[in-house]
Amino acid sequence: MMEVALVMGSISDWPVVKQTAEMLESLGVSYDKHVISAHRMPEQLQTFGAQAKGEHYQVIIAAAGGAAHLPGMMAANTTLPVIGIPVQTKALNGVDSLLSMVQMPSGVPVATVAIGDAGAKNAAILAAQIIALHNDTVNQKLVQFRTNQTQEAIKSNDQLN
Ligand code: RP5
Repeated sequence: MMEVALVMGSISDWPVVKQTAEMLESLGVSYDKHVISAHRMPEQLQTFGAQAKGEHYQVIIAAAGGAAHLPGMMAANTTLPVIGIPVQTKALNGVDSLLSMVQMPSGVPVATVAIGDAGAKNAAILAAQIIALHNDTVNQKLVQFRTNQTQEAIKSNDQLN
């Protein structure tokens, strides 16, 4: 049983989503990963969303670009929390992806993070924070991550000289 389902609309999203996978690993969160296209695999999307709770996932992270319907349609098929990563696009720099997932109608939320690399990492951290509510090992890793981050920021003052 995995804690997180990491889904992406295309294999072309993997270079961004890989950062999410690496952050989940560093925070001790178990996950599996799948390409599920909202537009090219609509039946698979519906089945995956409908079965996700029964598979004992706790959070779904969904990344997509352009007309990014994957997170929203995943959210429509489950009551698990869905975190959406807007993948940066060539034509519109990912603003299309962001608006496609952040402007969900009332009743079906997608927790949408930033476009690109920061969002890819923050999606993993947000998922870990949800799982840490009842997983002390993940909680301790999160606390350590924050402590290291603060110390690195303080230490960066040395580079000003
Ligand atoms: C979306 O369309 C995917 O999430 C991807 O970001 C974008 C382009 O997909 P490909 O044409 O590269 O497969 O569905």
